[in-house]
Parts: sequence; structure tokens; C-alpha cells
Amino acid sequence: MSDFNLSLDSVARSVNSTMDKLLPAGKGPGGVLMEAIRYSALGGGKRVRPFMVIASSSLFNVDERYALRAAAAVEMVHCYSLIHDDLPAMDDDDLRRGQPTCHVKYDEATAILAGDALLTKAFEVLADKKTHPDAVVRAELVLELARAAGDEGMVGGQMLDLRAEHSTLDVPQITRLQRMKTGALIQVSCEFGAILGKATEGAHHALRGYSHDLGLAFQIVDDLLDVEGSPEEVGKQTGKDQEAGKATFVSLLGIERAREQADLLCDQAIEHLEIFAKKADPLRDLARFVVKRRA
Ligand code: GRG
Repeated sequence: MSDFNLSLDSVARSVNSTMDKLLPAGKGPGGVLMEAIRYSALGGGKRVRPFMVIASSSLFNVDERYALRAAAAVEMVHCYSLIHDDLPAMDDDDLRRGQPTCHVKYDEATAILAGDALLTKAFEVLADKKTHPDAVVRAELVLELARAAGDEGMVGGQMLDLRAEHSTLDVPQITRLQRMKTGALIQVSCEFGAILGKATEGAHHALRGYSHDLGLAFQIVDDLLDVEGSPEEVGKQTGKDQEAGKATFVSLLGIERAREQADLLCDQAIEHLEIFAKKADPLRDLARFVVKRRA
């Protein structure tokens, strides 16, 4: 394993252990709900967003206990979005992270509620004093995650995406859609380190520039994997965009130009990190990983 893969793995283990404690297995009527939540939230995933929270927090020497709780909250929102995205009313997928999706393993109602509970738990975690002693910091975390996940961010992007199946979008329209659907949560993950660390405006600005470019690169690679990857590699069905007749970066630019664009965005993302010198190496490695990944 490369040094970067080892550190991604180590962050994944720490975040999993934090999430395991925040989402304890339950008994009684709520037991099945918690079982479904734990099935989806603890069953794999690269934990890229938690890595962003941890790596951006380390730029400002944030206490690791705070960073881990903030990272777990972002991952909970991500896991909720995947559960709901897989539902028959949305993408209707049977496979996620190499396992049957939540509604296939349980049922649709349980999957909807598991997603709802993960979303609300994320805000409960952020609002708790254990996440940061300063109430202003906690309020800022809550505000920014709500903005990233809501109608002007991920949920709004998902709505545009559902409607895109019935219309033809051009590159600027796809870019806007993806910045909302995928980019907003990636942006807030990097922003969390700056909020927890009470960073200067300059540092906030640099991280925003980095995550803005990386979020788009991440989505372009996701589109490429849908065309070039296999379900065994990627852990979910592939070829879905083409099957649905959806416009993507790959359908609009072609494989080669989409790959060039992802590489360019990765270089651009890294350029934003100059002010942090060597301390930002984990974020630089992450950007390279995002464009090289095969899953
Ligand atoms: C249902 C409200 C709602 C939103 C859904 C995120 C999303 C919006 C849908 C997921 C569909 C999708 C494949 C989007 C592309 C980018 C993306 C979020 C990929 C999955 O993220 P990874 O690669 O997954 O980080 P792991 O499993 O590693 O966590």
C-alpha cells in the first residue's frame, strides 16, 4: 500500500470507530432502524470527505477529537444521500459499496428512515458541546453543513440531476449541477477544518479554491468510472448514465478531454495550497488520489 493509502485507511478506521460509538446498535422497535443505519454507514466507503475534514483541521492544529466528530457528521450526510439516491424513486440501484443497497437489504420505508435519521444525527453531533467548546464555532458548522446539504447544495443538485434525464444540458449547466450535487459536500468538508481552527480569511479562501476545483475533478472521475469501470471495481452498477441518456462530462467532452480536464483541475486545486507549505501535503496527495482512483 502507498503511504497515502495507509493514511486514508488510518483516517477511515478512526472515523469508523467514532461513527460506531455515535450510532450504537439498539434493541426493541428501533433496533431494525439502527441495524439498517449501521449497515449503510459502517459498511465500507473510501471516507474521502472525512479525510478532507481531518487533513484541513490539521492545518490549524485542531484537537483530533473535534475533527473526528465533524468528519463523522459529514460522512453521515454523505451516507444518507447514498441511501436515498439508491431508492427506486431516484436512481433505483441494487448495489452500493459492493453490497446490496439499504432498501434491498431491508425495505424502502426502512431505507428512507435510515437516511432521515443519519441526516438528523449529523446535526445533533455538530450541535453537541463535545464537537467544540465554542458555541459560535458549532453554529457555523451547523450552518455550513445545512447550506451544503440543502436546496442550494446537494439536494438542489439532485433535483436538477433528476430533471436532467428529460432535457439536454450543456457543459456550464452540468458544471452547476455537479457543483451542487457532489461539490458542495466536498467544499464543506475542507471548510470544516478552517471553521474548527478559526482560520484567517486568507486560509478560508485558499481552502475554498482547493475544494472548488477538487469537487469538480471528483465528479468528472466519477463519470469516467461509470463508463470505464466495472461493477466489481467500483462496487456499484456502471454504465447507468448512458443507459438513462444523461448528459455527463464524459458524454459532452469525450473520455480523453474529460480525463485532461480532471488532471487540470487537480493541478489547479494543488496550486491553491501554497500558503500552507508542507503542512498541506496530505491534501495534495488526496487530490492526486481523487483523479487516479479506480473506485
Ligand atoms: C438523495 C438528497 C440526495 C442526494 C443524492 C450524492 C448524491 C446526491 C448522489 C450519489 C450519486 C453519485 C454517484 C454521485 C456522484 C459522486 C458521488 C457522491 C459518488 C460517491 O461518493 P464516493 O466515491 O463513495 O466518495 P464512497 O462509497 O467511497 O463513500
